[in-house]
Amino acid sequence: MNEIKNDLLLRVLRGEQTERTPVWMMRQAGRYLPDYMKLKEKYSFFERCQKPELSAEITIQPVDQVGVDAAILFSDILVVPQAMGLEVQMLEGKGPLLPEPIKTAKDLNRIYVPDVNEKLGYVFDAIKLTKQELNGRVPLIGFAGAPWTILCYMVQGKGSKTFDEAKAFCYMQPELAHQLLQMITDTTIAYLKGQVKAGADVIQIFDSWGGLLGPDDFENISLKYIRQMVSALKEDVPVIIFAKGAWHSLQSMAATGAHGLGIDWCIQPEIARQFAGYKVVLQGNFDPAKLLSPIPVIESEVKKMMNAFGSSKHIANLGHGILPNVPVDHARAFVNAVKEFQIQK
Ligand code: 1CP
Repeated sequence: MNEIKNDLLLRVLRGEQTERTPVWMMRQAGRYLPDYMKLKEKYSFFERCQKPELSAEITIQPVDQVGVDAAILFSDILVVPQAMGLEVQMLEGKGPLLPEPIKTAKDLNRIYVPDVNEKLGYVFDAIKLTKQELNGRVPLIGFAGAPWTILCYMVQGKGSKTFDEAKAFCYMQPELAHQLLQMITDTTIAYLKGQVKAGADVIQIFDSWGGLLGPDDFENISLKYIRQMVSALKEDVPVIIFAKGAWHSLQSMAATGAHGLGIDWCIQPEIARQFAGYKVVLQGNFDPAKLLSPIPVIESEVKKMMNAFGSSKHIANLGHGILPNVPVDHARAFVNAVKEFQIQK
């Protein structure tokens, strides 16, 4: 493996004090970048994920154009249900559609725990190629959805504000739900181990809909399975859990042994730190919509955020994915403000 020149992210995740705070942005590859939009005209969404040359190119764009301290592989969390035998479509302007969602025990027979090398080998190829092309500039983050967030799409069949059908499935047919969650967990552990073998330097688990569950349900339906994933991975690679809205469970998430925990903008960094304890790294938590502010406002808000987190055990990031309508120079202003904050100290 080639050596990584800018290894700030890796050193922070190892618990080291660094000369400045590393910065990257969730969903930084794609959407708001004009060069990505050009590729979008030529290739379908899953073509962009499945062709290693395209995935690598899109992954590296924000490293070159915005100056982030890490790359995150261009792919999607929904390649997992696809590999388990469910059809997944990506509709322009509408998002994902799974036309035959899981509703009954019979539906569960249609899906399986796949051989990840056979079904998701293209992701591993994309990681290998991206690592080659990055040539050690910054670390590469691999990722997958948390089992609960994946179940949301497998049962609801599309995006939703409440994921009420997914919740009803868990409450009405708990045995079936746990069977499905375990199948997703087993698939995802093998998938993430494959990503690490292919060269991913860090793994992030996205539980985008964790915050839809109350604390008890979050433990039983989500964290129980995330814990299995962290246990299977944490000796091999640094792991970050991002469970949006699940601030109430920061303490139990820290107890999984994960190296980093993502937080959104609805909790003060100081309070998150008290909940999470002093060992784990916190990642976040700039409101993505604030990138639509004038640049001087972005700069002063970044300073506030950086002061609230303090100068160690922090990875600067947004509190959720970057919005498609953010101007590139605003994204760049965010990244630069984090980098410069350190110089002024
Ligand atoms: O090409 C397009 O414009 C389609 C938009 C798009 C993109 C750029 C989708 C469809 N997925 C992606 C890439 C993607 N998705 C990445 C890699 C790029 C990067 O992060 O830099 C990652 C990490 C994801 C992860 C993802 N997909 C999540 C978790 C993170 C989050 O934002 O909460 C989720 C929930 C998805 C599902 C999904 N895929 C695409 C959309 C529009 C959605 C969200 C649907 C919804 O709102 O329910």
